[in-house]
Amino acid sequence: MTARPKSEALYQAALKRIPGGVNSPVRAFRGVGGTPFFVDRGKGSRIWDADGNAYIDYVLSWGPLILGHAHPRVVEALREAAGRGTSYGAPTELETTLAELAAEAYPSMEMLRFVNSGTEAAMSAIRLARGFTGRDAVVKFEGCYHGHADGLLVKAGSGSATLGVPDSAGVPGDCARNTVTLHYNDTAGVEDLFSWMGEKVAAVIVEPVAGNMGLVPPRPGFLEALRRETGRAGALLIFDEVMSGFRVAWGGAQARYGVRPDLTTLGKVIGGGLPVGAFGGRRDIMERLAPLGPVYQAGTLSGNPLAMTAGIETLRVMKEENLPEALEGRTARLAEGMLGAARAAGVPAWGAHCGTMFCLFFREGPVYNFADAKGSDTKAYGRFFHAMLGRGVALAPSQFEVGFLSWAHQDAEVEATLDAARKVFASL
Ligand code: KE4
Repeated sequence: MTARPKSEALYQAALKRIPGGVNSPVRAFRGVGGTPFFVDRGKGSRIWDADGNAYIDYVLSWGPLILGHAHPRVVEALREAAGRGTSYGAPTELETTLAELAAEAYPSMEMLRFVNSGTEAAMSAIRLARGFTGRDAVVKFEGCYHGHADGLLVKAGSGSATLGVPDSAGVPGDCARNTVTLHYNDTAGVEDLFSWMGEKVAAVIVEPVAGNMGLVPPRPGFLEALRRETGRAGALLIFDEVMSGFRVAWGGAQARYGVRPDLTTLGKVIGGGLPVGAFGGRRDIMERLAPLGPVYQAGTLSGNPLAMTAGIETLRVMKEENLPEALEGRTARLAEGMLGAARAAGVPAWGAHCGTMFCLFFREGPVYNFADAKGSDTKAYGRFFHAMLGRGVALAPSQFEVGFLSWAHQDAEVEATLDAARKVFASL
């Protein structure tokens, strides 16, 4: 592995004060082994680590940077906004401007509210669904991640599908009990559950294109079944588009697949690299939120002018460049090229791509749910990850994440990445 002495020293210093040396667990390289590199700066498609090594970056802060690092329009807009103050705790026009941009792309979001993370968006959407329906049960899918709110860190209880059990220490059993976990793409399982407990369900929350078990698109009929079953039972359908939003299509998975949810969560891209989440949907539901209605939700820095500015400028540039649609073909070439390189080298692999997201599973396919994904050879993925890093390509440090493209990833970056992949597969 490439020596990275400065990152090593920075890691040792971080370990003394920050658990695992990181502020989010996936960054600690536990999924691939080794020491995380520390980033010094980013520009366009590239990041540079503390030792001056350059990488073509496919993590892009886990999705937000669809324009690439430090896009001049975003940096300039932030510089100007910062000079007018960073936060007021009072409404600004910027919030309405970004809300209108988001609602234009997501017509199902008749009203929306900004928060500071995807976790907050999902947590708030679920509380709102429970307040609106007066019901407690929430259905989620194994392998989907909706942030770290207590009720969502839950796995299927042993035996009965109704009793969720905590999937993290510190989550009380009572919190988990109201969360039911089913298998992604299991339409029959959804129909069966709703046949006997549908009237108890407040909401189904789903990643309409799953990106937290690796990339697993919805099978034909799956999203339609969620829409049908929730509609019939008086439950709400929540699309968690924190990752898929503005990346699988300008209007997200709901536009790509033509299924309209009752509530949507957004994040990542709409903050343009600053902390923003949002949740929104039907006006009759959203009007139950404080200060209009009985469902409380709040946030000191929600809608702050810097985050709004970065989001507005990012969406404006995306519209001018017709993103993400303009990146779909390049993403497909990259994903299919990497799959082809693996198979040409006799490495068992299954590829997936959707919009500007892609993933390579180190196992024979197909991969339609988390059980399939877990059958991947994570050690082989780790070797691939480090070998690619050594050739200047930074992929996600986990088999169960996805890669992202940006406006700054041109054909040259794709060719360089595929050239590295061919050499790495030949050497593995
Ligand atoms: P945040 O609270 O991390 O902003 O968003 C949570 C979240 C909600 N919904 C979906 C579909 C998400 O993908 C996420 C967060 N995604 C992970 C990457 N798989 C963030 C990376 C991290 O945890 O550090």
